[in-house]
Amino acid sequence: MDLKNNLQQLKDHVSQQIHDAKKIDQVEKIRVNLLGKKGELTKLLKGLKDLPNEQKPVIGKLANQIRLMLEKSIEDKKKDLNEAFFEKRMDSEKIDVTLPGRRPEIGTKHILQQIQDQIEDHFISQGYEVKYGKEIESDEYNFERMNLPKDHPARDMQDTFYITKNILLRTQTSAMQARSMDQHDFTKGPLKMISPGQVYRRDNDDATHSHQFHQVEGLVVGKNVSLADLKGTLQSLTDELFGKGHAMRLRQSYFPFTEPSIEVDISWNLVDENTAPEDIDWIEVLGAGMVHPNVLRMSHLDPNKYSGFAFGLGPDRFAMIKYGIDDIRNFYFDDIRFLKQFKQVGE
Ligand code: FA5
Repeated sequence: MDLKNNLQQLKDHVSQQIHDAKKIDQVEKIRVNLLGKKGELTKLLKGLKDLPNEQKPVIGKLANQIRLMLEKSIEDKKKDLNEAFFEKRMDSEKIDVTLPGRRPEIGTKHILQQIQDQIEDHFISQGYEVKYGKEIESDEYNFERMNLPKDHPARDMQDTFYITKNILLRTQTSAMQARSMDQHDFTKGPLKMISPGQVYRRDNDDATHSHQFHQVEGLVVGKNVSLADLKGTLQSLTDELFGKGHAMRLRQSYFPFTEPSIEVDISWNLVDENTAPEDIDWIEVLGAGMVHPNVLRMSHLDPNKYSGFAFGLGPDRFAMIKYGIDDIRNFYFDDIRFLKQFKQVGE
């Protein structure tokens, strides 16, 4: 009789435990405690053998019924908890399709590329071709064809990084002058080209110098090209890029590949006719001049028939003036906070 009572008590106790369980692993623990090798029911059933023979089938049947019933409750409880778990998870992972999407961060064109684009657009609208040269150049095109034979003292002005004795990182986009003259068919009309790109020099970096920077070369060769044409060309470019508030100044200069040679400065500050000359802060932005007769000759052009002007401008310095940036190194540090300021309209 004790065994029967114990079975009944175990059934009630375990049913309550199953009912109260909140997690699947709790239910699994109940199952092991009940039916495992050392489980409560297993232990009770070991007492069957000590019962009088006539009671054995009765209690045995009862024990079996209780076992089946508890096993079923355990399975049902596990199923319920499983379903509840998934329902909760589905609820938490519900996607609200009406929410606005998350936009991926899209980069912006580098400020120097934007300036280069503006310069290209300006010259394309005036009928110039755009030619992209190579950053790795030969000594011949970078120096010799620019009237700078080996051992010319002016080579010191532009020391660079050599790959071999005759192959180097170009110091100036002027290397594209001779290449363009070589390719151009002058019987079809004048050559008008610009050539933007990166150049390299063994310069010490400071606020206005970088060892790697950009240039845009310009070259016009034809009949009766004059210094006045050069001046007008530069004036219209600077007017378009800076507006009229920045003054332009031409200074006499020296380049082995132009004669005469000039350098052009632009005022950092905005000026008008009342600004005193000593209040203007100048920065040099380009070198230019009339193509040297030797350069024309090396390109098989007769200096008595052909003339030309050339210029090499620094877009980095243009950007500094246009946006009031006081240190050229900002362009090359890749600080996203700096670069982000120059998002183009529409980006
Ligand atoms: C030249 O490189 C000549 N090839 C320009 C030229 C072309 C003259 C055609 C005549 C005819 P220069 O070294 O002065 O010249 O450089 C031209 C411009 O490049 C400078 O006015 C300046 O705007 C820019 N520049 C020169 N060196 C640096 C530097 N280290 N960092 C940034 N910009 C520079």
